[in-house]
Amino acid sequence: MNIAVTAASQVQRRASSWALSRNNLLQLHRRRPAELKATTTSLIAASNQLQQQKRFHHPDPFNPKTTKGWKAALKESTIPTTKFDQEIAQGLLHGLPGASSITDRTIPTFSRGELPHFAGINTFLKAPYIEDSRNVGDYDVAVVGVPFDGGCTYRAGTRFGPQGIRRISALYTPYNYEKGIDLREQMTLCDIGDVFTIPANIEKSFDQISNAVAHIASHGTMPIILGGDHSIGFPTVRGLASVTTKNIGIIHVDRHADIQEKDLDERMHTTPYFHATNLPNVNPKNLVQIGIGGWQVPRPAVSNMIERETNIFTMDDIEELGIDKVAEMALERAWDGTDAVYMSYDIDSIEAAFVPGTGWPEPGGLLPREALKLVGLVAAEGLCGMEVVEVSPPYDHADITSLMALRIIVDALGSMVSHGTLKKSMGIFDKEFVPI
Ligand SMILES: [Mn+2]
Repeated sequence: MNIAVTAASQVQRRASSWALSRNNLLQLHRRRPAELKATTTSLIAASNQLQQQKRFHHPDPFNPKTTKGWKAALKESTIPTTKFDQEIAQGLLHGLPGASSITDRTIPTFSRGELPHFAGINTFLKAPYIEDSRNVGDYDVAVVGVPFDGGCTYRAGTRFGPQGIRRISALYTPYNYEKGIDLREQMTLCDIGDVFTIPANIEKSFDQISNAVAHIASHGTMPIILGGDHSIGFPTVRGLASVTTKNIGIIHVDRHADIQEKDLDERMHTTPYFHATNLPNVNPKNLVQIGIGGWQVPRPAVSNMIERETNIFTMDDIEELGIDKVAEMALERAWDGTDAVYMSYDIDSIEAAFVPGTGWPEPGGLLPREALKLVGLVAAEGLCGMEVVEVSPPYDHADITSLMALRIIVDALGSMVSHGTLKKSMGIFDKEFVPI
């Protein structure tokens, strides 16, 4: 009996305790939406507070004193429009006023000057073409094409490089937003056309190239050379070195060392820095080679690099040191005991995916933003000339390689303009030009 009573009371207790916990659960369940609401409300409040704190701590994008975006916007109004206005006036004079139905009275009948970008004769950046090369001294900078691919050992086509770069340059305005500069207003640029190269003869072409470059530099005008394969890297420097008693350093950006004495028994595009650093005023200790590496550096180049003690940075060096540091170290070596620095930019130094139109594409190179940063830093100290080589439009897609080459050039010019170093090195050309 007792046992039965105890068992019954146990069942009752269990049942009541079950009912109790069920009630609790139900109560809790009924309370949950309210509790949740409270929790959510407090979470939202905390998040708002955080957001406010974040906004408070971050620069206000609409405050002109904080972001570069706004500073750049405000800088635009400080650049004159004098040259542009002159271009419009001349366009109306030479191109005749536009049809009466056109409201914008700056538009002529015949396209003259920059606009429209798809029209006109394609000089580099629509800069004036100088028919008479003797007038090159009237300009700060002269663009010259070197349509030569006789030094190419694999994919040819760089003879069309100057055309490709000029064609896509029609896309650009002379104004750069972030830098707050306008090349048309702040420097003078001309296109002197192309060097008459001899397709089947490297040495004759070299002589023509050296003469052309020496002619331009001897007028105190900075040559910007549109290659062409990299074999032209020797005659361009030889031309510069021939019209100065001063020393020149070279910053050479490339995946390839290009310092063999010969390749296929000739001075091909794998050889320019062997011959350039043989010149009496171009010391190999002032040759800086950036981006070298991969599976395309011929072994005969290596012993020359070691023997001449050139300065070599691989992509891993760039990765580990960073672009700023590499640029700083490169400038230090290139300017050590020299009076000016020349930049030779091989477009294949950039990751192959971005530059399909080149002679020896190699994956793993610089990313475009890294390349542009490097070029800007190098050019900031001033250059006595520069070249962009190995653009091969027949292998290009949608002009992207030509576009990259164009960007390298205008970024270098832009950097020199914004740092006031455009004319810095042009005083070194103190020797009379004696043609080869
Ligand atoms: Mn190369």
